[in-house]
Amino acid sequence: FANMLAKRGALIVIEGLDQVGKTSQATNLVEKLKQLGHPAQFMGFPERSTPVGKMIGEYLTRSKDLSDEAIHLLFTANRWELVPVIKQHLRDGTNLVVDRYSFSGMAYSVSKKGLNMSWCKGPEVGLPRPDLVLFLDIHPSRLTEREAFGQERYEDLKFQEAVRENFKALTEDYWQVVNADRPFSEVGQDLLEAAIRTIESVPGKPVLRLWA
Ligand code: NYM
Repeated sequence: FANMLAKRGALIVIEGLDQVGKTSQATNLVEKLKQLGHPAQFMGFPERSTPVGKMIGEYLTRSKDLSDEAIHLLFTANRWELVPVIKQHLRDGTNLVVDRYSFSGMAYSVSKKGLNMSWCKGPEVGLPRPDLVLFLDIHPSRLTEREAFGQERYEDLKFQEAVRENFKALTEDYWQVVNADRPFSEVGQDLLEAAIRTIESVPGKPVLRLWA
Protein backbone atom coordinates (compact mmCIF):
# COMPACT_ATOMS: atom_id res chain seq x y z
CA PHE A 1 0.00 0.00 0.00
CA ALA A 2 3.05 2.24 -0.36
CA ASN A 3 1.36 4.53 -2.87
CA MET A 4 -1.50 5.34 -0.51
CA LEU A 5 0.21 8.27 1.15
CA ALA A 6 -1.98 11.21 0.19
CA LYS A 7 -5.44 11.94 1.53
CA ARG A 8 -6.94 8.64 2.49
CA GLY A 9 -9.64 7.20 4.69
CA ALA A 10 -8.96 5.69 8.10
CA LEU A 11 -9.50 2.00 8.88
CA ILE A 12 -11.30 1.90 12.20
CA VAL A 13 -12.23 -1.42 13.79
CA ILE A 14 -14.67 -2.00 16.63
CA GLU A 15 -14.06 -5.16 18.63
CA GLY A 16 -15.58 -6.80 21.67
CA LEU A 17 -17.58 -9.73 22.99
CA ASP A 18 -20.93 -10.87 21.61
CA GLN A 19 -23.87 -8.53 22.30
CA VAL A 20 -21.72 -5.73 23.72
CA GLY A 21 -23.23 -3.30 21.20
CA LYS A 22 -20.58 -3.21 18.46
CA THR A 23 -22.98 -3.16 15.53
CA SER A 24 -25.22 -0.42 16.95
CA GLN A 25 -22.21 1.68 17.90
CA ALA A 26 -20.57 1.16 14.52
CA THR A 27 -23.74 2.19 12.67
CA ASN A 28 -24.14 5.21 14.92
CA LEU A 29 -20.50 6.18 14.45
CA VAL A 30 -20.87 6.10 10.66
CA GLU A 31 -23.89 8.43 10.89
CA LYS A 32 -22.17 10.84 13.27
CA LEU A 33 -19.05 10.99 11.12
CA LYS A 34 -21.11 11.73 8.01
CA GLN A 35 -23.00 14.51 9.81
CA LEU A 36 -19.64 16.09 10.61
CA GLY A 37 -18.58 15.91 6.96
CA HIS A 38 -16.30 12.85 7.17
CA PRO A 39 -17.18 10.32 4.44
CA ALA A 40 -17.79 7.01 6.23
CA GLN A 41 -18.93 3.50 5.43
CA PHE A 42 -19.95 0.55 7.60
CA MET A 43 -18.46 -2.90 7.06
CA GLY A 44 -18.76 -6.00 9.24
CA PHE A 45 -17.16 -9.43 9.64
CA PRO A 46 -18.22 -12.09 9.17
CA GLU A 47 -19.77 -10.72 5.95
CA ARG A 48 -22.35 -13.49 5.59
CA SER A 49 -23.54 -12.58 2.07
CA THR A 50 -20.58 -14.07 0.16
CA PRO A 51 -20.26 -17.83 -0.56
CA VAL A 52 -17.60 -18.10 2.18
CA GLY A 53 -19.81 -16.02 4.48
CA LYS A 54 -22.76 -18.34 3.89
CA MET A 55 -20.68 -21.30 5.12
CA ILE A 56 -19.69 -19.29 8.20
CA GLY A 57 -23.34 -18.44 8.84
CA GLU A 58 -24.35 -22.10 8.65
CA TYR A 59 -21.61 -22.99 11.09
CA LEU A 60 -22.60 -20.29 13.58
CA THR A 61 -26.28 -21.22 13.52
CA ARG A 62 -25.29 -24.87 14.00
CA SER A 63 -26.74 -26.11 10.71
CA LYS A 64 -23.22 -27.19 9.70
CA ASP A 65 -20.26 -28.68 11.60
CA LEU A 66 -16.69 -27.82 10.63
CA SER A 67 -13.33 -28.55 12.21
CA ASP A 68 -11.85 -25.71 14.27
CA GLU A 69 -9.08 -25.23 11.70
CA ALA A 70 -11.50 -25.07 8.78
CA ILE A 71 -13.80 -22.46 10.33
CA HIS A 72 -10.79 -20.38 11.38
CA LEU A 73 -9.54 -20.29 7.80
CA LEU A 74 -13.00 -19.43 6.45
CA PHE A 75 -13.24 -16.42 8.78
CA THR A 76 -9.82 -15.30 7.52
CA ALA A 77 -10.70 -15.93 3.86
CA ASN A 78 -13.81 -13.82 4.37
CA ARG A 79 -11.56 -10.86 5.26
CA TRP A 80 -9.12 -11.48 2.40
CA GLU A 81 -11.94 -11.60 -0.15
CA LEU A 82 -12.95 -8.06 0.90
CA VAL A 83 -9.44 -6.56 0.88
CA PRO A 84 -9.89 -5.02 -2.60
CA VAL A 85 -13.06 -3.29 -1.37
CA ILE A 86 -11.31 -2.06 1.79
CA LYS A 87 -8.36 -0.68 -0.18
CA GLN A 88 -10.62 1.05 -2.69
CA HIS A 89 -12.61 2.81 0.05
CA LEU A 90 -9.48 3.99 1.84
CA ARG A 91 -7.99 5.23 -1.43
CA ASP A 92 -11.21 7.12 -2.20
CA GLY A 93 -10.93 8.91 1.14
CA THR A 94 -13.81 6.99 2.73
CA ASN A 95 -13.34 6.14 6.40
CA LEU A 96 -14.29 2.54 7.15
CA VAL A 97 -15.92 1.56 10.41
CA VAL A 98 -15.51 -2.19 10.67
CA ASP A 99 -17.54 -4.34 13.05
CA ARG A 100 -15.03 -7.12 14.04
CA TYR A 101 -11.78 -8.04 12.28
CA SER A 102 -8.75 -10.31 12.76
CA PHE A 103 -8.74 -9.74 16.53
CA SER A 104 -12.08 -11.55 16.77
CA GLY A 105 -10.57 -14.13 14.44
CA MET A 106 -7.79 -14.73 16.93
CA ALA A 107 -9.62 -14.31 20.24
CA TYR A 108 -12.41 -16.78 19.44
CA SER A 109 -10.30 -19.44 17.73
CA VAL A 110 -7.56 -19.43 20.38
CA SER A 111 -10.23 -19.83 23.09
CA LYS A 112 -10.95 -23.29 21.70
CA LYS A 113 -7.62 -24.55 23.10
CA GLY A 114 -6.95 -26.95 20.23
CA LEU A 115 -5.63 -24.04 18.16
CA ASN A 116 -2.54 -22.08 19.11
CA MET A 117 -1.81 -18.39 18.65
CA SER A 118 0.94 -18.64 16.02
CA TRP A 119 -0.99 -21.09 13.83
CA CYS A 120 -4.05 -18.83 13.95
CA LYS A 121 -2.05 -15.68 13.21
CA GLY A 122 -0.40 -16.99 10.03
CA PRO A 123 -3.22 -16.44 7.55
CA GLU A 124 -4.11 -13.04 9.08
CA VAL A 125 -0.62 -11.63 8.49
CA GLY A 126 -0.56 -8.95 5.81
CA LEU A 127 -4.19 -7.86 5.93
CA PRO A 128 -4.60 -4.06 6.04
CA ARG A 129 -3.69 -3.02 9.59
CA PRO A 130 -6.34 -0.87 11.27
CA ASP A 131 -5.37 2.69 12.18
CA LEU A 132 -7.49 2.35 15.31
CA VAL A 133 -9.06 -0.52 17.22
CA LEU A 134 -11.81 0.44 19.63
CA PHE A 135 -12.26 -2.40 22.09
CA LEU A 136 -15.66 -2.23 23.78
CA ASP A 137 -14.93 -3.80 27.13
CA ILE A 138 -17.50 -5.24 29.50
CA HIS A 139 -17.59 -8.05 32.04
CA PRO A 140 -19.15 -11.11 30.36
CA SER A 141 -21.62 -11.61 33.22
CA ARG A 142 -23.30 -8.36 32.08
CA LEU A 143 -23.94 -9.84 28.63
CA THR A 144 -25.90 -12.92 29.59
CA GLU A 145 -28.64 -10.53 30.80
CA ARG A 146 -29.12 -9.35 27.23
CA GLU A 147 -31.94 -10.86 25.21
CA ALA A 148 -30.18 -12.21 22.12
CA PHE A 149 -27.36 -13.88 24.04
CA GLY A 150 -27.06 -17.64 23.82
CA GLN A 151 -28.50 -18.28 20.35
CA GLU A 152 -25.33 -18.92 18.33
CA ARG A 153 -22.16 -20.89 18.87
CA TYR A 154 -19.67 -19.28 21.29
CA GLU A 155 -22.39 -17.42 23.23
CA ASP A 156 -21.84 -18.84 26.68
CA LEU A 157 -20.35 -17.23 29.74
CA LYS A 158 -17.27 -19.43 30.23
CA PHE A 159 -16.28 -19.13 26.59
CA GLN A 160 -16.77 -15.34 26.57
CA GLU A 161 -14.51 -15.04 29.63
CA ALA A 162 -11.75 -16.83 27.73
CA VAL A 163 -12.37 -14.66 24.64
CA ARG A 164 -12.06 -11.48 26.71
CA GLU A 165 -8.68 -12.59 28.08
CA ASN A 166 -7.49 -13.48 24.59
CA PHE A 167 -8.62 -10.11 23.23
CA LYS A 168 -6.62 -8.37 25.95
CA ALA A 169 -3.52 -10.35 25.03
CA LEU A 170 -3.74 -8.80 21.54
CA THR A 171 -3.68 -5.17 22.72
CA GLU A 172 -1.35 -2.93 20.72
CA ASP A 173 -0.50 0.76 20.63
CA TYR A 174 -3.24 1.50 18.10
CA TRP A 175 -5.89 0.07 20.46
CA GLN A 176 -8.17 2.02 22.72
CA VAL A 177 -10.11 0.21 25.44
CA VAL A 178 -13.56 1.76 25.97
CA ASN A 179 -15.66 0.89 29.00
CA ALA A 180 -18.88 -0.37 27.40
CA ASP A 181 -20.76 -0.77 30.68
CA ARG A 182 -22.17 2.76 30.35
CA PRO A 183 -25.12 4.41 28.56
CA PHE A 184 -25.04 4.08 24.75
CA SER A 185 -24.54 7.81 24.10
CA GLU A 186 -21.59 8.11 26.49
CA VAL A 187 -19.82 5.19 24.84
CA GLY A 188 -20.71 6.65 21.44
CA GLN A 189 -19.19 10.01 22.29
CA ASP A 190 -15.88 8.38 23.26
CA LEU A 191 -15.84 6.40 20.02
CA LEU A 192 -16.56 9.52 17.96
CA GLU A 193 -13.77 11.53 19.58
CA ALA A 194 -11.23 8.75 19.11
CA ALA A 195 -12.34 8.20 15.51
CA ILE A 196 -11.99 11.88 14.60
CA ARG A 197 -8.51 12.08 16.13
CA THR A 198 -7.47 9.11 14.01
CA ILE A 199 -9.13 10.41 10.83
CA GLU A 200 -7.24 13.69 11.22
CA SER A 201 -3.94 11.87 11.74
CA VAL A 202 -3.93 9.43 8.80
CA PRO A 203 -3.42 11.63 5.71
CA GLY A 204 0.15 11.09 4.54
CA LYS A 205 0.51 7.84 6.46
CA PRO A 206 0.58 4.49 4.65
CA VAL A 207 -1.80 1.67 5.45
CA LEU A 208 0.40 -0.86 7.25
CA ARG A 209 0.24 -4.64 7.05
CA LEU A 210 -1.18 -6.45 10.06
CA TRP A 211 1.36 -8.43 12.13
CA ALA A 212 3.93 -8.22 9.32
N1 NYM B 1 -16.14 -14.66 14.92
C1 NYM B 1 -16.15 -13.55 14.15
C2 NYM B 1 -15.05 -15.52 14.91
O1 NYM B 1 -15.03 -16.53 15.61
N2 NYM B 1 -13.99 -15.23 14.11
C3 NYM B 1 -13.96 -14.12 13.31
O2 NYM B 1 -12.97 -13.89 12.58
C4 NYM B 1 -15.09 -13.24 13.33
C5 NYM B 1 -15.10 -12.02 12.46
O3 NYM B 1 -18.44 -14.99 14.84
N3 NYM B 1 -19.60 -14.98 18.00
C6 NYM B 1 -17.32 -15.00 15.71
C7 NYM B 1 -17.68 -14.05 16.80
C8 NYM B 1 -19.19 -14.12 16.89
C9 NYM B 1 -19.63 -14.72 15.57
O4 NYM B 1 -20.21 -12.53 14.79
C10 NYM B 1 -20.56 -13.87 14.77
P1 NYM B 1 -21.36 -11.39 14.78
O5 NYM B 1 -20.60 -10.12 14.99
O6 NYM B 1 -22.26 -11.74 15.94
O7 NYM B 1 -22.05 -11.51 13.46
